[in-house]
Amino acid sequence: MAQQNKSFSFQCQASCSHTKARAGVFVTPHGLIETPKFMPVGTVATVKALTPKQLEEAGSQIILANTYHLHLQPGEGIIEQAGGLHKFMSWDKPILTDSGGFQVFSLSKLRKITDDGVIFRSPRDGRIINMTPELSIAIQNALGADVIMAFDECPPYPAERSQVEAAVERTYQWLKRCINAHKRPDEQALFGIVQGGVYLDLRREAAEALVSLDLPGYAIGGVSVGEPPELIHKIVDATAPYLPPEKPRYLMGIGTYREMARAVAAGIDLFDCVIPTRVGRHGAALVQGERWNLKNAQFREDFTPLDDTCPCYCCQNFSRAYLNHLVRSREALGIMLLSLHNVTELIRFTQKIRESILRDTFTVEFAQWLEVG
Ligand code: PRF
Ligand code: ZN
Repeated sequence: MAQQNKSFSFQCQASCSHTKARAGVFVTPHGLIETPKFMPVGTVATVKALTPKQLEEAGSQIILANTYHLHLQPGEGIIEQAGGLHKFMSWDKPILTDSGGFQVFSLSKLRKITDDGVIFRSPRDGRIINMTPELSIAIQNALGADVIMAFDECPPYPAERSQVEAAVERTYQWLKRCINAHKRPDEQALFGIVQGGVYLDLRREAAEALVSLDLPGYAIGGVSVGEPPELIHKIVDATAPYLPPEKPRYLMGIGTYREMARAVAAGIDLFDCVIPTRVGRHGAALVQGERWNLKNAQFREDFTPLDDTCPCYCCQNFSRAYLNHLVRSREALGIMLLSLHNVTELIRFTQKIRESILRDTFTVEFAQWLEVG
């Protein structure tokens, strides 16, 4: 019989009659997550410009943090002394930490990948760091997030098949080391990550190998690394069927309307993306499927709210004209209000998808996002 773990469960509540979309509940030690759900990114233990209270009001049930960044600053020792990441940042709902695999590849110079791990120079102080599956898991065990991610190799796009093949094999070998290194399986669910680039047979092979290890959840990685959106859909459609239906499925680094809707239709439950906070800091708002630059002159005398259907504090209290003024004046409040609205908007989008799945009206209500284009 498979190992029982009372702290975690995933229940499917409803599935769509026309697609593989499902609505579920993922239970973790710090609370439950109703899926499908967008997860805001708090790379350095803060979702930029938002307080935990605001995140809660935005409907966040889980946030992300990053092993790579927190290892460099302040170091997992400090966070452990504080009583773990939840206490350190005063967020008592679920947290997921990414393993640092992807960030080492995308953010650090002078990296050297071997079967042992990745050697790189810290962009902060220049010291040499040898990030291995064991170190990544030790850091994530110290941080104490509810969901921790396997240390993986995310190949670039485009990449030769032989390079992707090697990354798939290495990611599998590293996963076995992650499982062995994991000291807190009752408190922290370790998710495996499917790599395989654009090679669909490699995706299947990677998924089947990971599934044989019977993990509490699975992620699809290595997408949104510069490939056209149509390829993302192809990869997700081809990979999701090999992931067990009774476990949560997470599509890493995706948070655009169309890509989320289509991935839900393929059976994905969880998403994360820096887009809502990043564009907020650049003066842009996500409004009902569009991206608006609030600096634009068209908003100067527009005294209506950003989105009159949105319950967020920004939309309930301020006008587009005021936001235009704040952005033009480079005021901190502009960044805070836009980040709050944008995070609320993407969580609300996934909540609306969830409600439509429960009513079995997903394909009708989200037809605009599900058609190819
Ligand atoms: N691996 C990890 N984190 C990630 C990714 C990945 O492939 C992606 C893919 N774009 C985002 N974040 N560990
Ligand atoms: Zn709003």
